[in-house]
Amino acid sequence: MRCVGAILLAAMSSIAMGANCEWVYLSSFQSLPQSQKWTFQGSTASNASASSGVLVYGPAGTGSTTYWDADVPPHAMDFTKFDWSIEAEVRLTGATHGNVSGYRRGGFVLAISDKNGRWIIADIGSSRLSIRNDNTGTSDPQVNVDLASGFHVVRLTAGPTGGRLSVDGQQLLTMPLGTGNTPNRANFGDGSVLASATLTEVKRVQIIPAQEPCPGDVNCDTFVDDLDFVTFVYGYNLLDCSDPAMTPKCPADLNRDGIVDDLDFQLFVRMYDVLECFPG
Ligand SMILES: [Ca+2]
Ligand SMILES: [Ca+2]
Repeated sequence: MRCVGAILLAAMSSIAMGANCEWVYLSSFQSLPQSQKWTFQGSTASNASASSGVLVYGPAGTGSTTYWDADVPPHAMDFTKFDWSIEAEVRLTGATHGNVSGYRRGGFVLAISDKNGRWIIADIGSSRLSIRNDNTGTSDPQVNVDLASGFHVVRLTAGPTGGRLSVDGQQLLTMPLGTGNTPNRANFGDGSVLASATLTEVKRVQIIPAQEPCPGDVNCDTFVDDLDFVTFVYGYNLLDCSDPAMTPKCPADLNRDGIVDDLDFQLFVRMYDVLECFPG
């Protein structure tokens, strides 16, 4: 063990720590997702630009793809443990949705897959959405929603109770998770060569874990080190997770019992000794 006690004294500050383990793309920064911890994985950029403060791309045709994948650390997402969501604030013009060549596809996709390839995908068009847990999806749940006339928040969640889709906070579709997909994926955009969209506008996309994927790793750099310890001590001093001054989601409460006490400290020290969250 390293000299935790000395750091404990040094870290007794009252500085509120921010930053939970979320991957956020904000187009208001006027940069493309690949400048904000996402990787472009499409076949064409489709004139993507965020210079106006909104990410716009299109037309995105059939036969090509335009999408981005969040750089979530390998092994971080495990849908058997707790929920993970991918949420996008979008407006879709001319985004197709329907069954094509035996596959249901939409011009905008949200997809999420954990470290063991458990997954769910939302296929989204300008006027209809569906979710699926296999490649074809032709008879999977779907619902009509107008996503063309304004910006809406579409959220796809995967976790121990399965997959679910909501729009503007209202849950619309549910489905069990699929298995056997490529592990560790969390992406958005035109991910299908069977669908298209005239114009896609994105204000924000966010990967939201229900809790910190690596206990103690508050800044989500996959290491539990002194930077995280500062946040832990801040929470330890406040004690009560319901304290308004507590860091959002109370990340120092590692055993999730609502208070930050010595039990959490023991867990933190254990993680601090291991240091690396997702080895191998
Ligand atoms: Ca860390
Ligand atoms: Ca606790």
